[in-house]
Amino acid sequence: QLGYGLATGLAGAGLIGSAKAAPIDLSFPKDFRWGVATAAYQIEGAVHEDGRGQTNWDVFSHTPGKVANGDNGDVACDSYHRYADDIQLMKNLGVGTYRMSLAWSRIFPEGRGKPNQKGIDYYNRVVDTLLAAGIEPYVTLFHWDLPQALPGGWQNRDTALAFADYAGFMAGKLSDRVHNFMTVNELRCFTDLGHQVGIHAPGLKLDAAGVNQVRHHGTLAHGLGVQAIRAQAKPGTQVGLADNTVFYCPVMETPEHIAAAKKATREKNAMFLTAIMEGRYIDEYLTEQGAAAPKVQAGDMAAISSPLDFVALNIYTPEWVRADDGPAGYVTIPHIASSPRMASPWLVVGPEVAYWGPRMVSELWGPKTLYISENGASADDPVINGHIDDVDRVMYLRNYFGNFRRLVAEGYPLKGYFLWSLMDNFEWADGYGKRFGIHYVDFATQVRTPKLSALWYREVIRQGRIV
Ligand code: NCW
Repeated sequence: QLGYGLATGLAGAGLIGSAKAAPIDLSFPKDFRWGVATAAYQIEGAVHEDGRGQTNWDVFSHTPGKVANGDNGDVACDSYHRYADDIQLMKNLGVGTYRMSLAWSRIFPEGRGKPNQKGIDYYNRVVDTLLAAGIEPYVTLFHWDLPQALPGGWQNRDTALAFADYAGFMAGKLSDRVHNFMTVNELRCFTDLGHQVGIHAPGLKLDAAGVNQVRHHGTLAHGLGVQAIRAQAKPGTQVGLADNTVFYCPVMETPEHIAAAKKATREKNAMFLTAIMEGRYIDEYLTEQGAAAPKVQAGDMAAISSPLDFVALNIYTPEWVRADDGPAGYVTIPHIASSPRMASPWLVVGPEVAYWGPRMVSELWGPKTLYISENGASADDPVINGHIDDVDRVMYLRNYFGNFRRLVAEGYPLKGYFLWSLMDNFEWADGYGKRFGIHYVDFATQVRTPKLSALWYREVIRQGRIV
C-alpha cells in the first residue's frame, strides 16, 4: 500500500466497501443542543473559601466509613479556582451548553438569612466566562449539597421554604444571563439514598413515614422553587427539574408490553414525577403506603405541580417490565447478575432506556420540551499506548445515542443532551474511585486529559451525527 493515501489504500485493500443502499441517517437536528454536566460539590473543592457554609456532604464525607477510601470533596477538581480551564475544555469539545449547579451554602452559608456576596460573585464570574466562550449555562439550584445549618435538613418542611427563597434569589441575580434553571437534581437520590438506604448524606435509615415525608418536602421544595423563580426571574426564563425517573422498558415492543411499561412508570414514580406532573399522589401510592403516606398541607399539591417549561431526565439504567394478567397488569423484572454493567455496580447497561424513558414521559404527561440532563458512564480508563482509550464508554454512549436519535426521529420533543460528565469528579459514596468523566483528572496534579470519549463526543458535535 506504500505511496497510497489512507483512504485509497484501504479502498484498494477492499477495506472500505461501497454501500448497497443509502445509509441510515444518524444525524441530529441542526438546533439540537449538545452539552456536558457537572455539580458543585463534585468539582469545586474550596470548601472553606470565601465564606462558604458547611454542608451535609462535608459532614458525611468526613465521617469515617461513609465514603470509599475516606475521600471527600474538600479539593475535588479544584474547579473553584480552575473554572476558566474547565470552560476551555468545553470550548475544545465544541459544546453549546453547560449544566452546572450552584452551591447553596456559598450563597446562604446558613441556608437562609444574609447572602454572601463572594459566593454570588463566584457564580457571576463562571457565568460570564461561559457566555464569553459562547456556552450557555443551564443552572441547577440543588444538587445534594444542603447547608448543614438548616435544622433537621429535609426532614423539616421549613427546608423546602428556605430552598424556594434561595432559588428565587439566585434566579433574580442570574436570569439576565441564564435562561434555563433546574430546581433540584434527582429527588429520589437525595431523599431515599440519604434517608432510607443511608448511603448518601445524611446517612439515615428512617421508617416509611419518615421517608415519605422527606420525599414530600423534596417535591415541595421543587414546586415552591418553581414559583419563586418565576416570581423573581426575567420574563421568559425557562424552569424545569432534573429527574431520575425510574424508567420501565417493555420486554418487547408490542402494545400490551408497552402499556404495561407505561403503567409501571407512572405508578413507580408516584411520589416524584407523577405527583409533579399530575398534582396529586395517585391512589396506588396512597393505598400502598397506608398510614405511612406523607402529611400534605393545603396548597402543597398545587405548588408541587406548578407548570414547567421543560422536563429534564437523567438516564442511565433501565428497568424491565412485562404485561401480566394479575391486578397490577404488569410485573417488573429485577436486575440480573449477568446483565452488562459499567464500572459502577448500579449502572446496568440498557441503551433502550434512552428511547423508552423519554417516550414514556411524553406519552404520560406530554411535556412541551424534554432534555437529557445527564447520561454517561463510569469506566476503568486504562492508559494504553499513551492514550486513555475508553472504548467501553464510547460503546455505551454510541448505543444510547442511537436510541436518542430514534426518539428525535419519531418526533418526541427532545431538544438537548448533557453528557455526565465533563471530567472525573467526586462520585459521592464512591469517592474518586469511580470515573464518569470524558476528561481524565489526575487528582494529584489536577491535570485534565481528554479520553477517547471526549474526542468521540467532539466529533459527534462537529458532524451533528453519531460517529
Ligand atoms: S445516581 C448517581 N449519579 C452519578 C452522580 O455523579 C451524579 O451526581 C448523579 O446525578 C451520575 O448521575 C447521578 N449516583 C449515585 C447512584 C448510587 C446508586 C446506588 C444504589 C444502591 C441502592
